[in-house]
Amino acid sequence: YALEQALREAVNHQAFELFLQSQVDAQGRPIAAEALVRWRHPQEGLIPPASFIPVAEESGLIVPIGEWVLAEACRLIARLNAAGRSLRIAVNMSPRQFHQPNLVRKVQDILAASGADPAYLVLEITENLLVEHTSEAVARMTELATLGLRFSIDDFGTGYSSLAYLKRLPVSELKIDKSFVKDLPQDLNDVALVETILAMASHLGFEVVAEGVETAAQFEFLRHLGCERFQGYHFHRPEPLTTWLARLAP
Ligand code: G
Ligand code: G
Ligand code: MN
Ligand code: NA
Repeated sequence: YALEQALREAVNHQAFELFLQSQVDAQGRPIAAEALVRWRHPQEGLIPPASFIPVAEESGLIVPIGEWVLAEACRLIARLNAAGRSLRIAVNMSPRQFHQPNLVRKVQDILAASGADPAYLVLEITENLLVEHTSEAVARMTELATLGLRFSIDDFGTGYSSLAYLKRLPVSELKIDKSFVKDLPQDLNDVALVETILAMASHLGFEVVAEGVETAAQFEFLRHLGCERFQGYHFHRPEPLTTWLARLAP
């Protein structure tokens, strides 16, 4: 409860910071970045999301936090567009935020206020969000996709959706969960799984991002299997916005 109270204060003062983790292509060039929020705590310093997202989700505070992140991400997209850079920015959308009745209007307003081209905005959702409230979720996704943004399935492989099912939805991209990347190329089950995901995704027209790529061996192996997008400590860690922007500058 103390944590929730402190988090409420943080929401009132917008005491959050946007970190970005680049995604790269097979040549290691940046093609996108995932926005990852941090809480700027007066005593504890920067608190990673794993420590407060669960409380935020439970209390509903994830809704204003998520809107803040989305607005920051859209401002960043507008700034990149103005500088002639074409990088997509991915934002994590929690189930609670996704099920807000006024979500579509909110996203529309945030996009309009920022002047961002929606084509560069990626919303990361998890598979289970779709399994729970199916028809409502599908209608919502379709409406959002009509705005021109893209959907990515986060932590893919850990939930219960099939690729055949996802193909009926406006989903552009799958992010292979880092638990399947961790033990590549030694673990033969993970090899088979990742190989199958990449082959099926390619046939069905999904883009694929491999998450949690930490070693050159993992990168080489994934690239050999035809993976074209990568995210992980081997390339870039999540960085504060200013650091990320400075590194990006040509
Ligand atoms: O950065 P870190 O590894 O601590 O992130 C842990 C979790 O927090 C991840 O599952 C990530 O998706 C989630 N997360 C990070 N930023 C956001 C955000 O802005 N909104 C939501 N809903 N989740 C986030
Ligand atoms: O659930 P989601 O995929 O949104 O979470 C992304 C989280 O993964 C972020 O908190 C980020 O810090 C973390 N992450 C990013 N790259 C790596 C990596 O190479 N290894 C590990 N273990 N975690 C990573
Ligand atoms: Mn994510
Ligand atoms: Na993930």
